Amino acid sequence: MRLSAEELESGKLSPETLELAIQLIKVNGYVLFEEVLPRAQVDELFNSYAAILDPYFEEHREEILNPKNGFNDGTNHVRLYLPFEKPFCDEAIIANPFVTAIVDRILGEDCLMTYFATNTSMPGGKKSQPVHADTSSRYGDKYEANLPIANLIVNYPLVDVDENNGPMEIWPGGTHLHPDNWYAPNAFNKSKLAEHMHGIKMLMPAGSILIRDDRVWHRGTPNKSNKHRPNIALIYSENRQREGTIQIPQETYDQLPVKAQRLLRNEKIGFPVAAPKH
Ligand SMILES: O=C(O)CCC(=O)C(=O)O
Repeated sequence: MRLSAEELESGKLSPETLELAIQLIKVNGYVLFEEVLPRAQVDELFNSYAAILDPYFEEHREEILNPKNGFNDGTNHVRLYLPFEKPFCDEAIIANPFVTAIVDRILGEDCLMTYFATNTSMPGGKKSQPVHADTSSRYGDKYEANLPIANLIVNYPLVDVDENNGPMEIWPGGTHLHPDNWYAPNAFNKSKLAEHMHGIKMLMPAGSILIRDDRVWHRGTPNKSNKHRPNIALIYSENRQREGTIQIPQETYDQLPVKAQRLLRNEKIGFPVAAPKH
């Protein structure tokens, strides 16, 4: 959906849009707000990211594309954790008001940001990833009913995503509503089922915001263009005991807006910025 000029101007969703977005995530597994971030900001993010990714990929190519890693074999996909620094840790990314309005309502106002990374479909991929959900079941094979949403993944595409440059493909409308044990490793093969189900390619302009239940089945597809297709990927989680992983220097944390500080309060505050890693 497209936000109104008034919503974009004020940085606030209307009550109707907020309610619609929440219900869409609940029934369909995702909501897409098209073209929200200004193009100049997205271009700056893309250029800063490419400056990190390109040398990293060259240095670690063998490991990242190791054919023993079935997930990346032939797909040319790379997941890279981002250093917690500008321009990536801008408020518009980590505590975007359109996003926080939704995550607060679904996960609770005490929710946390727990993941700060990117997924990139690199040129030259030959095949799609296996169809998967992003996190595993909470109770292994034991629990046979669906559980409330615990994690929301937020993607910001840094280029226009079209049929040609490796769009994420998702299976909406119910794959997030299965019993918990369907997300465990022993569950029936999702790729086999998905072949007979309706998937859609997430075609979206750069600077869009895609918010999805982490259980929605999806996969990366090969990028047939000659330019990276990166998505920033953040995870917001319900407030549960867990060890933080995002390293944030104290000075950076102190300068964050209050909402961002609250979201990141469980992370590794007072640690140096971590180097990018896959
Ligand atoms: O193409 C994408 O951004 C999705 C990639 C993905 O799902 C993954 O690497 O786990």
